[in-house]
Amino acid sequence: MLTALEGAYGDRKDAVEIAGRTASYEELLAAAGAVAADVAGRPAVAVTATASLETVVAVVGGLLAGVPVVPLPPDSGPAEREHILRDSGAHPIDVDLTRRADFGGPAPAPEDPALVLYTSGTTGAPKGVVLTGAALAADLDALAEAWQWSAEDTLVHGLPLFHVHGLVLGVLGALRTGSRLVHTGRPTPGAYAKAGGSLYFGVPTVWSRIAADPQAAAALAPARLLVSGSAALPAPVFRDLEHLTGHRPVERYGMTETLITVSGRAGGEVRPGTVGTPLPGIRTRIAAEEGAEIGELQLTGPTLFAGYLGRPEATAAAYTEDGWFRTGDIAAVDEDGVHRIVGRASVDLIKSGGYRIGAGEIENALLDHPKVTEAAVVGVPDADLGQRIVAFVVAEGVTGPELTDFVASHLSVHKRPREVRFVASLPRNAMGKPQKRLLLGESER
Ligand code: MLC
Ligand code: AMP
Repeated sequence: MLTALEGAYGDRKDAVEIAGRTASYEELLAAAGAVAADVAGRPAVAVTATASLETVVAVVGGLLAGVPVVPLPPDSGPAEREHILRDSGAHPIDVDLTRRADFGGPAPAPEDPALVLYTSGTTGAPKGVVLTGAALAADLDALAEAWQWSAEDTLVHGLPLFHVHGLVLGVLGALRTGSRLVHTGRPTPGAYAKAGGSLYFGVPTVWSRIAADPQAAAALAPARLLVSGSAALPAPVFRDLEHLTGHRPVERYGMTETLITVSGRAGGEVRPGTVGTPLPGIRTRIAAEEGAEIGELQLTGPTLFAGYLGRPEATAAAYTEDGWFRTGDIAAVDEDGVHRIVGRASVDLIKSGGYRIGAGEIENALLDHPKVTEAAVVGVPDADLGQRIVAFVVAEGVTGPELTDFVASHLSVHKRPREVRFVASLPRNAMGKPQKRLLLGESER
């Protein structure tokens, strides 16, 4: 995974730049070597994944030593942080960039766990997704081919370093291809415009903010490729970007459990609303009812996860009987094999700003508040965030902003409801289950 650090791509002083600080590959490798020497033999390590060189060094150190790395969202509150630490058994490490060591330990086996990324399901607390070095390498090589991504590129993004998009593609991808990395700290239009990259990554919220800032968008014209993912890129944003930058952005589709599996190609035809074709080694199928063309997207291939940490039943439930991974996304495949993601099977999995958020986790957090007696959380269409989290609650003696702060401080800031609506009771079906489609103003199916 760390081809660049093995010296394959020479030694630029500014090979990696994060929020204004730079390091060469040599410096990164030496500092990571010191981390590896410290952590070798541990069952797992946790890294508070701020957007910083320290995070890169900690992750690389874990990978060198063959110790699974668990990134912690830096904005997570005590409930979420304690859950991740307890569930993974990992202890947080501190990094000192000035330490140097040559790590001489054995190279980890490709099938060993390399990363454990926590991600939300429809109910309950987040689960740890175990990713092997082999899966990460297979995905990055497939993407390098699809996007003609090489050491000639300068990759620019400002995404969080605790998810697949920012960490696997955005950091390990740069270290595997040898492309220079500029991480802008935050993914603001102004910072993207200033970075002068050839390859840009963003979630749709980032692209829509860039499209709303014509001057920043125009500064991306000299780039080679703009890539969007983690949620659906709205067609009007695609068109605005094309108009302002001259580029038709490439969309790609993925999940924490599968890594990126379907993508448009550099130099290929891209159509708004589509996510391209399966990457080399990936097979997809649509589980549609008799006569229907859309249905659940299922897939197999070398990029799939090794399971949910410590949850064999949940892992088994994620697969069909004949061994295909069930994405939970509803998709269709055009005649030329191009995939379209048309929605999600469950209303209880929300995508907001590209973050995957389980309604059940937010409901449980709200119910922990002493004034809340009932709660139902939904994702409402939002022009900026794709979906915004709206909480319907039955409560007295507490305000909406207080409940928002309560969730932000217990879980993660990005999981906070953007809106709290107080209701006298929740609409429920005969089984007592909240009827969320009614809350969304849709009819119950
Ligand atoms: C507001 N804030 C609060 C608050 N209200 N803080 C605490 N309590 C409250 N009640 C403050 C925060 O501190 C923060 O301040 C500021 O609000 C912004 O919060 P935010 O939620 O981060 O901002 P927002 O503008 O909504 O962010 C948009 C965004 C973000 C696009 C930058 O959503 C984002 O980074 N998304 C990327 C998600 C991602 O990478 N997903 C990939 C998943 S992997 P301050 O000062 O800190 O700004 C995947 C696979 C694949 O999906 O296919 O890629
Ligand atoms: P996560 O586990 O955070 O990576 O979220 C995975 C989910 O993001 C998928 O199941 C999809 O619902 C969604 N997703 C990722 N990329 C796209 C895309 N290009 N278009 C639509 N949805 C996407």
